Amino acid sequence: MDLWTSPTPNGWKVTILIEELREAGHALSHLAIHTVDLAQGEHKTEAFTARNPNQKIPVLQDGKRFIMESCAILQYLAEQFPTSLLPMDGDRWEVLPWLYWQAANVGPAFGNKLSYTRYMDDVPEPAKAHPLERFGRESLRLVSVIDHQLRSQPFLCGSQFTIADIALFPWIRGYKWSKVDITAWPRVMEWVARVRARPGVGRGLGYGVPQDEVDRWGPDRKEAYARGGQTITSPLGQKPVPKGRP
Ligand SMILES: N[C@@H](CCC(=O)N[C@@H](CS)C(=O)NCC(=O)O)C(=O)O
Repeated sequence: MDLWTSPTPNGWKVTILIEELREAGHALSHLAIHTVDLAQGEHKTEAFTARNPNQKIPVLQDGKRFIMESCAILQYLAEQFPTSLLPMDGDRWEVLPWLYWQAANVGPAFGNKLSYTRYMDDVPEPAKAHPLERFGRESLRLVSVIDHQLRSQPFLCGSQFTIADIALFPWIRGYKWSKVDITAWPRVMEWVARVRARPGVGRGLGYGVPQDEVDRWGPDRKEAYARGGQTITSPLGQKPVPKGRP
C-alpha cells in the first residue's frame, strides 16, 4: 500500500488512523507514506492526477485500486484492519453517518473559515466579511452539535473512540489557527484533550512535523503554512484539470 499525504488536517486524519491501527496490533509494514509538497503544486502534476483526479491529498493506493477522500480512506483502512475504531456489526451505523457528517459539514465550513482567516491575501478585506461571517457562524453551530453529542458520552459516537473522532479531531484541535473559538464549549475542549492524549494520535500528528511543533507551531512554520495556503487558495492556483488526460 502507498499513501500520498501532507501534514494538514485531511492528511493527519489518515496518519492518525495508521498509528491507531498500529496501537491495536496491526503492523502495516507494507504501507509506504509519501509526502506531497502542496506549496510546490506536486498535487497538480500528471503523475498525481493519475492517482487522484481531484488533485488533493490524501490518496491511498492498494494494488490497482486508488482511493481518494480522507474519510473514504479511513473507512477503507478500518474495514481492511478491523478494530473497535469501526464496528463491523450493525453498530457501524452509529459511526458512518458521523464520518459523512464530518466530510460534508465540518471539513468545508472549517476549511473555508480558515482560508478566509489566514490565506486569501488577494481578496480585499470588505469582500471577506460575508464568507467569514457565514463560515464562522456555521463552524460554531457545528461545534454546538459536537457538544450535544458529548453531553453523555466521552466520544462522538458513544463510549468508544472511532474513525469519526479521528476525522473530526484535526479540524477542531486547530481552532486557534482557523479562529473558531470553541472555548465556550468545555465538553468539546475536554474531548480535544482526551483525544490528544492517545499515543497513536500523538504519533499521527507528528507526521511531517518536528516533535516540538506538533502542538504549537513556531513562527517560521506558521509563516510557511500561511504562504503555502495562500498559494493554494489563490485564483492562480485554481486551474481546471486538463482535458483529454489519458
Ligand atoms: N474532501 C477532501 C479534501 C482534501 C483536501 O482539501 N486536501 C487539501 C489539504 S488538507 C489539499 O490537497 N489541498 C490542495 C488544493 O486544494 O490545491 C478529503 O477529505 O480528502
